[in-house]
Amino acid sequence: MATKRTEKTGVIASGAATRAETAPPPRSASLKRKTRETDVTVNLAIDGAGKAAVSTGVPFLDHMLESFARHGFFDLEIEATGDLAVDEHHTVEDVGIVLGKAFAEALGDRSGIRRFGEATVPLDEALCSVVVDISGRSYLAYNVTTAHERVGSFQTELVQDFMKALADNVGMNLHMNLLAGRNPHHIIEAAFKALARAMDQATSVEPRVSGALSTKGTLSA
Ligand SMILES: [Mn+2]
Repeated sequence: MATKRTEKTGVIASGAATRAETAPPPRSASLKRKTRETDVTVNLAIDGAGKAAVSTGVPFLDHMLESFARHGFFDLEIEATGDLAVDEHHTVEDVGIVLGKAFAEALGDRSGIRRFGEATVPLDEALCSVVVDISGRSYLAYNVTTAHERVGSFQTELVQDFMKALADNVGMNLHMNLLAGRNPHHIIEAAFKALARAMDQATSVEPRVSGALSTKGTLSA
């Protein structure tokens, strides 16, 4: 079966032109999705340096995604405009959808990846555990509820909607468990950092793997 990886020419993938002929194709994707509610553009390079430029109109989400990029060593550009006058829900969820699709496209047929990843990350009193399996099957177990309805103006429950959209569109099993925490900013930021580290591990290439790391023989179904 042909590898689905597509060479992209987005800004963040421009370094690829200088790579040696024998280097693997850059695992990157550039996606745009426009609906009546939102307009989202994502440029993602999985094997990046953690450079991020995120502008969604939801500053708290920008802060979380920049942290996600940095700690996952993903290069990530996101531009989103949405119907924020309604509320932030459509924008947050749709950014999760397009980011998830970008990972799915950049990973191609997922051959050679470690597939599983886990990280437990503290931020002061907060401690969050994330375990992922980039298996092609999506599942979200979300136990990161905070006692606070909002961080600033951001509704904390939107984090769960973001994670569901992400897991569904990557095709990823995502377990998030808060082990300790009081401050909702700390809790959510620890969750995004743990997600970043777990996904960095799971998406990394394991030289001992030939083909898909599955007894089924495929991770893309
Ligand atoms: Mn912060």
